[in-house]
Amino acid sequence: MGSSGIWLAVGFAVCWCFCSMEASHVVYEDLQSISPTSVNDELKPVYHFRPPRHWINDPNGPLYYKGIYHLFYQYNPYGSVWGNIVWAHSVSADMINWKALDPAIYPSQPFDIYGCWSGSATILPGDKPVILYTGIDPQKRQIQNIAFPSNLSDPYLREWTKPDHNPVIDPSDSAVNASAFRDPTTAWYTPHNQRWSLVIGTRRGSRGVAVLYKSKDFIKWTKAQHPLHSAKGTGMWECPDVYPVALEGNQGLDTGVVGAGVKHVFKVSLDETRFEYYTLGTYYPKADKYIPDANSTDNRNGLRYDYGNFYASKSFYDPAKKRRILWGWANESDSAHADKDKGWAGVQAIPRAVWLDSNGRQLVQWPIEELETLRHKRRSVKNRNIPSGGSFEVKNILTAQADVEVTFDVGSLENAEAFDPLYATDAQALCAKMTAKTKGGVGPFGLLVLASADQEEATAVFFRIFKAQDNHVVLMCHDPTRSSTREMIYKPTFAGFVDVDIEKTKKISLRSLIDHSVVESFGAGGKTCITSRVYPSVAIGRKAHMFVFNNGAEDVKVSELNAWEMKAPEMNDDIIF
Ligand SMILES: *[C@@H]1O[C@H](CO)[C@@H](O)[C@H](O)[C@H]1NC(C)=O
Ligand SMILES: *[C@@H]1O[C@H](CO)[C@@H](O)[C@H](O)[C@H]1NC(C)=O
Ligand SMILES: *[C@@H]1O[C@H](CO)[C@@H](O)[C@H](O)[C@H]1NC(C)=O
Ligand SMILES: *[C@H]1O[C@@H](CO)[C@H](O)[C@@H](O)[C@@H]1NC(C)=O
Repeated sequence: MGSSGIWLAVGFAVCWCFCSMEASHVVYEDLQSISPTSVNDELKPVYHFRPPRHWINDPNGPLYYKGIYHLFYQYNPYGSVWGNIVWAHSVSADMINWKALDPAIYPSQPFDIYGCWSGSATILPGDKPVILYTGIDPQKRQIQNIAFPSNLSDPYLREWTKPDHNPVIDPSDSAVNASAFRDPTTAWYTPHNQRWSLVIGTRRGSRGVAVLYKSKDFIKWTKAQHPLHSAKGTGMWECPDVYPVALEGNQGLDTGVVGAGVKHVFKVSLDETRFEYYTLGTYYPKADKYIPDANSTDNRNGLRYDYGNFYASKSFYDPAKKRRILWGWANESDSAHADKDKGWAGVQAIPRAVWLDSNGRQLVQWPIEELETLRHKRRSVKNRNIPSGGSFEVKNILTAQADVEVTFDVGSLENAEAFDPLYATDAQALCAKMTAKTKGGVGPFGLLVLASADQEEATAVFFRIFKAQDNHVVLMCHDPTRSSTREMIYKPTFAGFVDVDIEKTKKISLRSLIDHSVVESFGAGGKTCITSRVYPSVAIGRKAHMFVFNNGAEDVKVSELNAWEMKAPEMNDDIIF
């Protein structure tokens, strides 16, 4: 009997009551242990990370060990809504093709019998991985546990051991709210006091808090006197992440790096908005403090990795290619009942390399280069003018499963619409007001993806350029309001501003990764990113079309467009649960 037999034997209670809230998840007790009788693959993403069926949420403990990338993730082995959560485990040589292993961590001990929630991996000296995760104990308290690989000679790290001295961090020792105390970060080492540090997300009233713990031996952890960082009015901080970025160049840095030439990123997932925000700032190891730059907004008006469906992200340092990689969860936009019927829910966004923009004001993200190995049939367009109101189709590839890169040249900015400063902190509302169909001055121009032949059904990905007091403002938008005629679907416009000097560049690029029900877009080389989940009613598979459009008064030119049909990678198809 494999270890799968052991974890399958762990009991779970099915109770036929309706729904309640557990942490931040809606709990459909009547649905969480109903296995799909069949799986509807029609709109199932093909090259985004996912198991063949059932529910997934947060990416957990990504790490690189002996030539292999590991990804763990929150997974319900019994159904396609949240519940029965285990740490599922997959391995890969390139982060694109994945093999599923048995779950690494699952409820088995009093310290995690009611749940094995999110956490992180740390690589200890001597190349020894260790995982810290949040367990739910019989009192339903959130406590922090440790697990070690059982066999360090196994590059797949198939089995994990939870020592008896768990939990290693107990909320009652330190007067934190045991119902809001989760998601330990990767730990980092501070040589001056020979201590490991990590933070855990919590809240005090409406103040979001990253409580700091320290340890000499990785066994005994003590709470520091003050948190690493906190901010009023932000609510519960989930999945904090703290890491350095280099001031110059796009190489990543290992989590403990400090000193000259380095800035720090501090990210949280805000439970109240279900979006993520980050600041740039300085980490002071001796004072045990992170202080955001004065100009880096530390609340829900702040910078976001992604202005769409992207949550609970986690980064890790990839020593093989010296880069920092970001994983984030893109949840479904349909209902729990639809998820039960289709038999699957949730994907991870394409892993992204992340680095500091050369302007020092924000991060830049770009799909890892390995994704390009899936590029297959190509269509190219060069120097094609799109007159006001015009469009053209990108034909002869499967555009429902594609990677498209396009650069737009804008001519005169004379006709740019005036920017209303009321929207300065609300790109999303601006995009809701001025959609792809609203004619403009310079833009809207961009792509219609997962579109029907008559363009009646489509998800629009576009830019619109405004004239503000002293500069031009570039808005990037996802408009899925016409993406489907299905009911009970969440179809918000998502948008962000793009920090480019369009007067100088006179051009802007867009890359969109289209994967049946995922549209993941990168504006201006990854300065602004937006992910949406959409469910076409007509534009399914070979019936999906892609157009380039311009609804502005000014002509724009596609200086270059390359669109590739994507091959299907190996995607956990060997999963047996
Ligand atoms: C540890 O892993 C190695 C490599 O997979 C394997 O050869 C060995 O048998 C394993 N040891 C045990 C005790 O399972
Ligand atoms: C502790 O956290 C839970 C969950 O967020 C919340 O409902 C409760 O009010 C908090 N308790 C206190 C004393 O703040
Ligand atoms: C914000 O402050 C940091 C550090 O003082 C600086 O490097 C950065 O350029 C500033 N950004 C803006 C937009 O002024
Ligand atoms: C994803 O689903 C939509 C629609 O149900 C919700 O509105 C979002 O809150 C949810 N996002 C997360 C991160 O849970």
